[in-house]
Amino acid sequence: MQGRRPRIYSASKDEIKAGEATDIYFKRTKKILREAGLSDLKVRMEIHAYSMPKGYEWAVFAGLEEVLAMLEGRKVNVYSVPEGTIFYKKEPLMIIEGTYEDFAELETAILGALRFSSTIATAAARMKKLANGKTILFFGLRALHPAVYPAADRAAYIGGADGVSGVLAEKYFGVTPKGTMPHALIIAFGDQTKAWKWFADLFEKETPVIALVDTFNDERVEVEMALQTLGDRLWGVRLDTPSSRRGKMKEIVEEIRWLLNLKGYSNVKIFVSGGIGEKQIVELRDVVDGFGVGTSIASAPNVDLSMDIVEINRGDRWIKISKRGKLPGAKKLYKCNGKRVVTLWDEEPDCPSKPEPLTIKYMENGEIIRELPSVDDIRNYVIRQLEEVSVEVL
Ligand code: PCP
Repeated sequence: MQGRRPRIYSASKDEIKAGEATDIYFKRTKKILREAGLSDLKVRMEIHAYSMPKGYEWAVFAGLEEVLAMLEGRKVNVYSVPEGTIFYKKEPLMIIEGTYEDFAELETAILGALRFSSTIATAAARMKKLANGKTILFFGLRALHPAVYPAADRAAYIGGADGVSGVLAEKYFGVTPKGTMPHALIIAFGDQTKAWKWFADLFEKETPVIALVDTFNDERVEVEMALQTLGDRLWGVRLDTPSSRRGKMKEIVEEIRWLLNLKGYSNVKIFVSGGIGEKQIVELRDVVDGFGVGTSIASAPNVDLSMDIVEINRGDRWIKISKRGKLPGAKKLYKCNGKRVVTLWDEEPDCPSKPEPLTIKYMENGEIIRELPSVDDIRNYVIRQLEEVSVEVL
């Protein structure tokens, strides 16, 4: 075939790091500042959320590691709250200090990475909290462009998802993916019992056998078939009941639970997936063992972080400045006697006990100066904080 070859439209890591994945007005701004003799202007830029998505009181800060990767080698200092910190409106989350010329064009990608990961991590955290200890698996990659799969799975995991489905999760951040069978496998055999048996024969040593029980027949019929086919080899069942057949999902699950118990299989777990959101989690959490959640985490309400100049350096003095609607001056976040306190950059909170600084220096002159936590450390930090917050169901 002659003509244009098809391509995959994703920015490369090199393009992102080089500041090519940006809005054109940053390039134009840099040129103007250079021409006007302002290329050595030093600034402090602050990242914060001045509003939260409707119904959200808090959000999870995620994506810091990617921002550090973008800024590494540029002559900037970076101060930030740790990745995984639960934050509230108007709290300072990150300060980038340096010559504006050195990082101006990265604003788009920095915000993009932080907003993407914080949005997914927050949705996962809310669902983890609402699930009351039941399992949340993230199955939402199919709602996203493949270029962002590792970042999406990482963010969902950090937020509290107990597992993610993406194969690249293992390679990028060392988490073994979870998942058993799509409807395609069952349709390929034209017989669910053959598909389940083949799955168990090939994979039961490496993963729990969870049979998908909604393809051709009623769930109750298919669960009985699964028990007959696999007996004690059956670890769990998944109900991905089509929305057109769903009706009273809780009653369907209760009936399946009753049947399993009656037959002596009270150990067999029940998972539900397909169209699961916060409401469904609350409705079903007492009768299921876990949820497969896709779109409602992958396309959750966006956490609107922004990045503003809050100080400029003139004649070796830092001058507090901002656009209207934003508070001038770089700020720090502390915890003081369990309460959150925001101070100006050079101030310490008036705290009866020693304040705990949440704004921490991560980068000096383009070099990372702190050990970065593992995804499990970040996830555990989120889960600890979830004990202290509440979620109003959307
Ligand atoms: C499940 C469901 C959705 C996936 C999970 C995410 O997939 O049908 O497509 O759900 P959500 O976005 O509605 O939350 P499978 O049952 O594995 O899909 P398939 O039909 O491809 O077998």
